[in-house]
Amino acid sequence: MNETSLCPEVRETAREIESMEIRGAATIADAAAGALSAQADASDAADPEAFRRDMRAAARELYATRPTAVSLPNALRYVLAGMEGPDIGALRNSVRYRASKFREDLTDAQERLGRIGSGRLRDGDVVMTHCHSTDAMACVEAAVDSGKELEAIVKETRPRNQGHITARQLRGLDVPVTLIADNAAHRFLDDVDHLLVGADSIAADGSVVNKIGTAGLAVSARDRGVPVMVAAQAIKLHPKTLTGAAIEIEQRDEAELIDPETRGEIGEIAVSNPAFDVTPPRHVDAIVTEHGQFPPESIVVLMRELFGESVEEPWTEP
Ligand code: RI2
Repeated sequence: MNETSLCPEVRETAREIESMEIRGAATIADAAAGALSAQADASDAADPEAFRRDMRAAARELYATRPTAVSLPNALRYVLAGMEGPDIGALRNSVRYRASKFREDLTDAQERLGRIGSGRLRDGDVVMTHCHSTDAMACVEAAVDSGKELEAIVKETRPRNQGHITARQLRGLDVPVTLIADNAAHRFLDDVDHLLVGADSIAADGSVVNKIGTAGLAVSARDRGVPVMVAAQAIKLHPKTLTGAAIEIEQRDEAELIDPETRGEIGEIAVSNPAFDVTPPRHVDAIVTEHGQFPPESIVVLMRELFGESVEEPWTEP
């Protein structure tokens, strides 16, 4: 009686998020909202409670894919919090509406963030990037659109090489790109005006959780006097950290670092592949959001305004 049925889109989206065919915090959130909408469309639930149960099960399936980017639970929470109505038709429409509103807001927020962030970039500046962040790219795009000429030093970002995506998009904007190995970053920092990165989660104390390598890079940037700019929409703010929860750091498969054959040749070793690290607020100059830019220590004010003190998890069974 309590069985749930998940539609193929939910299972496929969950698989693609887990394998990183769908990646990047904002893109994951967008895809998760789309999958919930697909579940609402496909549901053959017999009564409203069965429909709600299916929606909660779909959200749990998506939630379980990647633990660090808080944009994912924030998207699920937004859509499910608006699920209401006396019958299946009304429930279905409310989910469709909330999912499409979430996705529109995401696009608007990124455009607003881009315009705000572009104000920090001057004509002729050189930015260094790490990984691939659509929020960071929005700042560059807005600056280029307003007539500024920028250059970029792009870190390849092992083990998944998301720097290649960044390089391709920057070339699409006609920005000159120099691709460098991750370990070369310190050598190039004297030629750089900004370190520009995204975020997967931001804690209430202003700590920035982003792609592994960001924390060390921020220390190096500080050492060379290069300001560290984090581009992150408000869906990257982690509401549970307001009450002291820690952000889980995703450990990914060791095969991303080393193939089994080479590993066997080396002999007995441990392999560790954390996907993210934590940059403390003292190494961050500004967090740029769609609501304005904040010194990291002040981000808690925006978090309180947006989330209050309570964080519901509407995908758990009552
Ligand atoms: P946007 C990515 O993680 C990177 O860490 C990037 O900075 C962050 O998501 C934010 O991306 P991954 O999915 O939301 O590549 O700005 O592990 O696109």
